[in-house]
This record gives sequence, structure tokens and C-alpha cells, in this order.
Amino acid sequence: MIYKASVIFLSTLAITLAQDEISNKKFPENFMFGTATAAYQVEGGWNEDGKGENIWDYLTHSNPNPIADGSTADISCDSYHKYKEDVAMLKELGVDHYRFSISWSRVLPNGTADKINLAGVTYYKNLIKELKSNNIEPLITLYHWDLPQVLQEQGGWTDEFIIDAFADYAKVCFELFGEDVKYWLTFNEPKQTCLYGYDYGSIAPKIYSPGVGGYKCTHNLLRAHAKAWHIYDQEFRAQQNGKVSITIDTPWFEPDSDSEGDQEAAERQIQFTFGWFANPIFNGDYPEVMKTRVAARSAAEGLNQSRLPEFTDEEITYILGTHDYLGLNMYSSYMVKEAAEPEIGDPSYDNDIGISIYQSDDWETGASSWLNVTPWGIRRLLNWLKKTYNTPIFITENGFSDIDGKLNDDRRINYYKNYISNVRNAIEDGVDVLGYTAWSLMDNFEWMQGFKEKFGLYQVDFDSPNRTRTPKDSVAFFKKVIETRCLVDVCEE
Ligand code: PNW
Repeated sequence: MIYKASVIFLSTLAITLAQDEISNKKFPENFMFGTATAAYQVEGGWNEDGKGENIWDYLTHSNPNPIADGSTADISCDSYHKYKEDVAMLKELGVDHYRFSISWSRVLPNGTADKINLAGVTYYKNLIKELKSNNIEPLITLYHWDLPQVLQEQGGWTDEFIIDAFADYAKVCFELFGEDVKYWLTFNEPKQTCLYGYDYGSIAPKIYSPGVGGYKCTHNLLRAHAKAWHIYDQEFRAQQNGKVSITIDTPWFEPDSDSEGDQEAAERQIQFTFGWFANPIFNGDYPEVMKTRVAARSAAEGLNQSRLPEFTDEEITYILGTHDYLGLNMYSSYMVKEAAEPEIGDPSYDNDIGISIYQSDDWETGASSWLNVTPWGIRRLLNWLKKTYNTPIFITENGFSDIDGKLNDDRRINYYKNYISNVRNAIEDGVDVLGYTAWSLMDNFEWMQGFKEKFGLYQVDFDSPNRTRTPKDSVAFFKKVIETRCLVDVCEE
């Protein structure tokens, strides 16, 4: 029944989207436009003024260095020293908000709240002050992948101690910075942290534990998120009056055909990708399809309990409702087909899903292997999110990568224009979208790809000691969109 409804819905949408016209509707005045970065990707100053080591410092300093171009982010954009220039760029763009993250080990060098690094605190206070005095709203992520290395050595996200450690860290941040912050995010992209970090083992801390580690990590991360939200709710909300949530990333998953099997496969895929994190917070507990499938496959593997940990009833209640909005990172889409049930063998998250997936050759691609230009996907995703969670959505990342980082970045402009247009259409469809955040303010350290893939609106010269920033053509484009709240020459009033 549900699937039938969405078939009709999607095919109507397909007709509207075939024209690929840019929306001529204005964005509401209170709609927030901004850009984003993350601490490890831009700050540098990796061991300055008492900062502790984190898992990315550790990984990039290991021998051999596993980063594609052998780089580290020891200096990167040097935002630790150049934050005033960053804010001047934001001012030039005319953004409403700036999303950045706090480096846990810069504030708490031992990972624990018994020692606060004052120089680190001063850095973030200065940045926030500079933003506020330029009328730019800070949107702060507490955890954008940079766990203090000492906490990793005690087990990291797959060990339960991390729940209290994160909650203590969150409390310190609310206490120190909360007076000036209206928008908080506990985590950036739990799927990347848990699946890529502790299951596939492809990003820091590079732990390979397929079909097990990702679920364990998530089980702790969700409880840590909930604990931080409750601390804010009970101890800070009344005075600080901000909003706390989490940012979850997903591509859009388009069923390959109208067949019930493909429709069901696409829904299952997004439940494993997005519902895994969002369902406990917005609807209560892991998605039914995950519980059933992981339990059945675990049993068939001869295990006496499911590889997907279970929440107690109290935990389900404790986690449910720990949101004030929903943060969304979206870049790309995939086509999804039903597939034969994967054979029982070694545990695997992908086999737990058990579908087949591909990207169409017709889609334009960015520099990143996973990134394709599918602007229609964001509209469909936003509509799916409304239907599934019915909550205000803040788009906290969306953007395009190239290799050359050249100033004439028409492909990036085209990407932004079409995606933002589809966001505007989704608003017209009735989705409550609070804001849009372009990734990224400037070229920066793109994790395992180092400096090879560039997402910036501003180019950064990583060969100059100055880390000179130069606006690409996309700056003028985005600036105009923000100023006029409109994507075409003249918008409907
Ligand atoms: C995000 N995918 O990561 C991160 O939040 C940023 O730090 C990062 O720089 C940016 O996107 C660009 O990569 C993602 O495979 C990494 O779909 C991979 C995917 C999505 C987001």
C-alpha cells in the first residue's frame, strides 16, 4: 500500500522534473543560507597550544601514510590562525550561518573533562565572536570524525565508556559556548563514523569488523547523542534557547523500476542507510526491516544473538524524541534493484541489506568516485524524509568536487543551481526546509583523498605559506542567490 502511493507520487514527480527548469520562486526571508567546514579539515595547528592528538592526526602520521596524496592536515587551511579571513569570506558571501565543528582534543586534550585547554577554548570563543559581530549565526557540530586518540586507545566508539565521555564533552561545550549558539549538531554523519570507521575499516580509526563493528559503534553513538540532547534539554535549554540535533547523510535511492521488488529494495536500502540512525531518534528503535533481517542472517550464521544490538525499552524511550530538527547531508543518488538473497557466510552489512545498486553512466560525475550530479534526487529525498519523519530539515551539506580546483568552476555553479532549485521545489511540495549549507567554504583536506578532491567555493593555495584564499566563480553565484533569495534573473514575488 505504502509502495503504491509512492509509485504514483514518484511518477508525477518524474514528469515535472523532466523539464529540469530552474525554480523562479523566491526563498523565504527566514530561510538560512550558509557554508560549512570541519575542524580537522581546515584548522591545522594540530599540536599547537596544548591540543591533544586525534585519530586523524594519528592516522595521517602513521607509516606508511594511507592518504591518497600522502598529505596530512597538520596545517591544511591554517584556519587556527586565519579564522578572521574565513569570517571575512563568509561576510563577502553574505551568508546567514556558518557551520563548523569543534575539535574535541583541542578543547579536552585528554579526551576527558578533567582538563580543559584554555587556548583551544579561546580559539572557538574568538571565532564565535567574530561571526556574531558580523551577524553570522554559528551552527556547531560537536563531532566531525576527530575522536581523541587516547579515547580510541580505550576502545573508541565500539566501547560503552564513550557514551559518558561524549556527554561530558558536550556538556563542557554547551557550558562554554552555548550562550552564543542557537544551532548544535551532536554528530556529523554517523554512518561514515561507524560503517567506514569501524566496519569497512576505510577511514580512521580503520577498524575492519564487517557486519559487527558498525552496529556496535552506532549503538553507542545513538545513546551518546541522546544523552547530550537530554543534558542540553535539562540543563541549558531554558537559558540558551538553542536547538540540538544530529546530521545524517544519505544519497537518494531510486528504484530501478516500478516493480514491487525494486521499490521494496530501495526502501530497505534507505532504511539501512538513514533509518538506522533516524528511526531510533524520530520514530523509536531501529527500523523493523533491519531488526528482522540482521536477526535472521545472524541466526543462519549460527550466532545465538543478532549482530544488531537491542535497545532496552528504557533506552528506546530515552532516545526517541531527542531532536529539535533534522540535519541532512546529501550529494548523490543511486539506482536500486532487488537481488537474490546473498548466501550466508561471513557477516557483512551489505549482505544484510541484500540489494543491488548502481550509478547510471548518464550521470555527470564529480572528482569523488561516489559523487554524481542528480539534483532531482534531493527533492525526492526531502519528500521521503517528510513522509517518514515529518520534521523540519536543515540541509547541512551539499556540494561538488573537482580535481583542478580552478577558479572558473561552471560545473560547480551548475550543480548548486540545480540542487538549490530542487530544494525550492521541495519546499513547494510542502517540506519544511530551514536552511541550505554549501560544502564547502573553501578547498580543504578531503579525508582519505587528501587535497586531491576540491569542494571549495574559495580556492586555497596549499603551496603558499599564507594559504592564500581566492574566490572561485561559484562565490559570485552563491552570493547573488543569498542576496536575491532567487536562482533566476527575476523571481516571482
Ligand atoms: C561528507 N558518500 O562526507 C563529510 O561530512 C565532509 O567532511 C566531506 O568533506 C564531504 O562530505 C565531502 O566528501 C561524505 O560516499 C563522504 O556518499 C562520503 C559520502 C557522503 C558524505
